[in-house]
Amino acid sequence: GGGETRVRVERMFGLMDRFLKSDPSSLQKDILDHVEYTVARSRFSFDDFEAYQALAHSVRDRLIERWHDTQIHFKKKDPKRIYFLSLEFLMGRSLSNSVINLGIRDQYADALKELGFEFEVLAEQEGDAALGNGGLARLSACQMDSLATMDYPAWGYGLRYQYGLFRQVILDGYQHEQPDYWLNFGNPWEIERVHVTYPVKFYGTVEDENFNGGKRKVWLPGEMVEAVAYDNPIPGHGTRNTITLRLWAAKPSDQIDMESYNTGDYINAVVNRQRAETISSVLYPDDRSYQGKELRLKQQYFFVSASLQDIIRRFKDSHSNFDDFPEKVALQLNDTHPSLAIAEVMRVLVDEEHLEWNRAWGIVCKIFSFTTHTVLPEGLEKVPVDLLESLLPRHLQIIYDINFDYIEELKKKIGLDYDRLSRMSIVEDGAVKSIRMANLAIVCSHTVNGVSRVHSELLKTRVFKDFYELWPHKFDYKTNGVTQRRWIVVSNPSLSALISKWLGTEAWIRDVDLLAGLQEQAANVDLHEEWRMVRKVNKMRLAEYIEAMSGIKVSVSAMFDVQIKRIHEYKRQLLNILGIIHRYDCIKVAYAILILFQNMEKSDRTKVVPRVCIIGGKAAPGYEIAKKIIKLCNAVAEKINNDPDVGDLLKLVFIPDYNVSVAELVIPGADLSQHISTAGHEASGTGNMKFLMNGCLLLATEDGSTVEIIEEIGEDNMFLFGAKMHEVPALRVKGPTLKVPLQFASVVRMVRDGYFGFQDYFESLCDKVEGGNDFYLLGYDFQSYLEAQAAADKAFVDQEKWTRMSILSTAGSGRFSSDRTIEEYAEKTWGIEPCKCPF
Ligand code: GL4
Repeated sequence: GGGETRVRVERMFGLMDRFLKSDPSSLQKDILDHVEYTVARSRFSFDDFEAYQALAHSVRDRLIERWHDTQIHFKKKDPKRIYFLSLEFLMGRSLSNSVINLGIRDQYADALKELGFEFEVLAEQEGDAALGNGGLARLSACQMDSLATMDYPAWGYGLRYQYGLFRQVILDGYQHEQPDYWLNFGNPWEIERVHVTYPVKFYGTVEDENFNGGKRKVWLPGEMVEAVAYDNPIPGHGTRNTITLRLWAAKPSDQIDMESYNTGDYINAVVNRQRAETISSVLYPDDRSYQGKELRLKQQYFFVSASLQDIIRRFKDSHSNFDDFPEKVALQLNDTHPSLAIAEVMRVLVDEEHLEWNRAWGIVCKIFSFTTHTVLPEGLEKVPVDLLESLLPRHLQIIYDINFDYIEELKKKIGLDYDRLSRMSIVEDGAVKSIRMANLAIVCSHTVNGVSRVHSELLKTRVFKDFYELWPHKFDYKTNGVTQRRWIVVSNPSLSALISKWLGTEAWIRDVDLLAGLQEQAANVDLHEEWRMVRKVNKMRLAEYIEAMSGIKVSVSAMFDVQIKRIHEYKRQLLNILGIIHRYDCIKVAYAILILFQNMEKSDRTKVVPRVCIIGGKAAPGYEIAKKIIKLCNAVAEKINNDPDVGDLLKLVFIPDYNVSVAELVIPGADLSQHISTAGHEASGTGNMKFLMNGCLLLATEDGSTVEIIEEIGEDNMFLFGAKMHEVPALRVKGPTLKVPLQFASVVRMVRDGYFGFQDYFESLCDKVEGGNDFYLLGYDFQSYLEAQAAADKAFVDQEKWTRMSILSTAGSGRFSSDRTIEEYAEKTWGIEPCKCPF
């Protein structure tokens, strides 16, 4: 009936008529209809959460329209597509972002007002989609927004975890983890595709088939689960294009294993089947470390296999020759997590599509690009061969075969340098024989990208030096970026309006380089006044949140000094806390002097610039030292915040359960933010870019993308300190003999002596930074850290200077939009072009 249906539908609706209207009364009607028919509440009585649900469904309807049109358009044009494979996407909330990208936020706000609801209040009802750990996962989300906005024919593929990143609860200052069962209240932003399912196979045995020079094999799997697609439409801004983030959920397979049913144990047979769902049940909360767990490997293969079946099916819809595959398909490996895709493409082409091995290999070498996000060796995944052999026996063979051919070629090029050959091998012959996923990805990808310039230098000179020397042309970098749609327009609407007013256009929302236009106005006193006003209102919003959450009252005239990110030794939250202890000590000394000399030194105390120090972030559940850092922060906060000698001069707040929506609230309210990793450890960092866009000044080390920020805004416009990247290795060698400033020894002493309690518990933390163990150079950097802090205090007192620096920060942030990153990837790595949906 397809043809008939079409004729009828076309008769019923004029072409434009079929679209939902977005004037306030149409929106009201749609919302109320959803209250009644979707949420199933009475139109006359529904609460904020139900109103949010109805609102979300009415937005979803509008997303679906555009999304359909986009998919139809892509299908018709058949451009080369980019498939972005990532095990993590940190989307956060969707409502505000969607209506802003659709250009109908104000219409919704008006419509709701008449119904007696406030848009902002309903938006707060939404929970975060936290299907990722940190920077890497949020980067994927920002890049999806840019891909949609810039009309690229793109698909994101990932896993639909039932439990996202754990919720952090602080009890007595300690972190506790609680499961994030985020789908409990339904998820209006996804569309379940019950018909888009693929079988995914595991375990079993491999049998020979004597074709194809013996390379073609038959895999007889031992277990089969079903992957079901859940589509999340991602709307672009100022375009009709709406692309797909397709997340897979595991379900029991349709193919029933009659055997177990016939044995008569029906109940247990059903229970066993249900276990399939565990594959997509929970996100691994340790970023930057890999433990060789079977479930994790299952997750990786599950999402890779389903995604590739989907991609290959789409290709075969309109193509019959696999030699055209590289002209139509680009596969992006977001870190090593999806690198089994390489072996999987080989397996499908050789075993299932019956291509000859070398022809398949030629195709594989043209389609993959790989981006690595770390410099830490523990971040490089190694999969034990035993594990791979049992779970994916055919893939292990393929990897061995790839490695054999590659090593033979390598010998021809570099000779029999066995040390180098073994370093470069995909297979590691260690105590535990394992597969080096990064080596696999590098060997098989046409491009290896780093995430900032200095990261790329480190890859070339250290981490992947051998490979760089062999294939210099493969190595490149695309400095990370963040989307100004979410990180200014959604999270800081008043700054957004102010920018548009002063630039005389909203075009910067799609063309972020226009922000540079603010430079000319950086000294304008009228702008200064409005700028300060916007910032103050944001600080008030943050102060209210702090009070509601922790009971701590903070003064908005104090400097809000923020460090929010995953807790990690290399990120040096401990340096921040020790600096706060030092500040506390100085205030106490000044107070003692004041009392002693009765007012003589009063000026000293008034010279102290009041601060509110805010720290937030989660520690991986098994990362003991990171958890101790959280406890120390809370213990120090307890002491300082309750010390009457200190008052408003210093407050320390630990913000629990840091996530995307907390970041959206905190960043616009920050005066100063800290990005203080030991130089050479942060591959890029993206938080720094979000703060920069919002006019927050940075106190930072010259690490990761900060190096490029310095080039954009100048070192005078921020507070830099610390050992330089090239100095770090030598400083480490000198380690035990390095001179450490007295102040450092004395603040560590305070912690050791139990000044903040929990003496025994903090001992191992103190040991980490003293006695020659100070790997991250906290002691060495302490002096210059305090100097940078003093410089920040001095600048803050001069509000005119501070405001100019703040404006120049926003003005100089254009380079750090993910729009720029994505354009570079599209042109230089993926070879794709925009494909814009009409009307
Ligand atoms: C990370 C890096 O640590 C971080 O510097 C970078 O900004 C981010 C995105 O490229 O990727 N790598 C891992 S693992 N987690 C990250 O956040």
